[in-house]
Amino acid sequence: MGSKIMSPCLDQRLPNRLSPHAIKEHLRTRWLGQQAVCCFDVVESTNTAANRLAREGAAEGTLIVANAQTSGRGRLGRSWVSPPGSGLYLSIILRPGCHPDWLPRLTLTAGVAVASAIQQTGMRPQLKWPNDILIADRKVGGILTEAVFDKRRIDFAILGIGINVNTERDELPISVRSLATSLGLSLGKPVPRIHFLQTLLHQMEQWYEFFCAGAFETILETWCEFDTILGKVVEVFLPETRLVGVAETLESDGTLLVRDKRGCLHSIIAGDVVHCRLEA
Ligand code: BT5
Repeated sequence: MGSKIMSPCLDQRLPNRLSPHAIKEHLRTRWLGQQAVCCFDVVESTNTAANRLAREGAAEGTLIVANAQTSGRGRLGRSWVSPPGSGLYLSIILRPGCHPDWLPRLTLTAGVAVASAIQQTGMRPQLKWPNDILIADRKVGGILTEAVFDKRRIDFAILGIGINVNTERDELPISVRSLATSLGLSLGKPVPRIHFLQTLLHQMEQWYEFFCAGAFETILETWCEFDTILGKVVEVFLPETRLVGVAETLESDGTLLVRDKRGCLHSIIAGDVVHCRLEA
């Protein structure tokens, strides 16, 4: 794991420059990324840029990609380290028109899409509820779903996805390094960034169509095949408290059920599973 494996920008055989033309060429989607594609060399956060575009009326399927982010965002005010050239930092504008309660399900749907894309590169991805993508227990990507909605329906959702594609260990701060990996580091050779993006968009389109068709059960079944915490003792950080228990199952709406040591079952809608310990 430790050694330097590549400098993707220096490898001329790998097309690495993000441009609408390069992304659309050979893209197998029907609508996602086929119309508006916005590529930034450097942007504060693709989610912020996407939010602005969505408020201006950008259509469903609009794709925003950046070569680097200066203030990449994670959940709850955390940051996403986004070094130039090696990672994928993208946001997709969606207009599912569904009830806001379905938003967490959209994050799980994106997780399945990302994991399926990674699987196609020959690796074994893991999903950690609700938004982490791991390989061999190290974080390789994350999802940040944001939305504008009223009481009844989502006006638009921004699906933000960050993936360490060919990121090297020394591109990440020490605090993140020990818990992180990249596709290239895990595979032992560079992964073409644009090709992987195209695979990811293709998967995302398919799984999002399942989502819109109400086939969340199928999505959940696939999620569970990639899941890495069910049956394990987990520590869940909630806004006001902390819970230790066994991650038992995911409910049909995607909430996590955790049984504490007194036998009480807790339904977790949004929380941080920061620690998996011991087999139950
Ligand atoms: C996430 O948050 O994992 C969601 C990350 C979403 C990033 C994308 S990039 C495109 C779009 N535009 C944005 O501004 N954001 C989205 P969370 O679960 O809160 O995890 C954040 C934590 O992951 C940090 O506190 C670090 O510990 C760790 N981390 C940060 N950068 C990382 C990286 N490059 N690789 C692995 N771990 C990282």
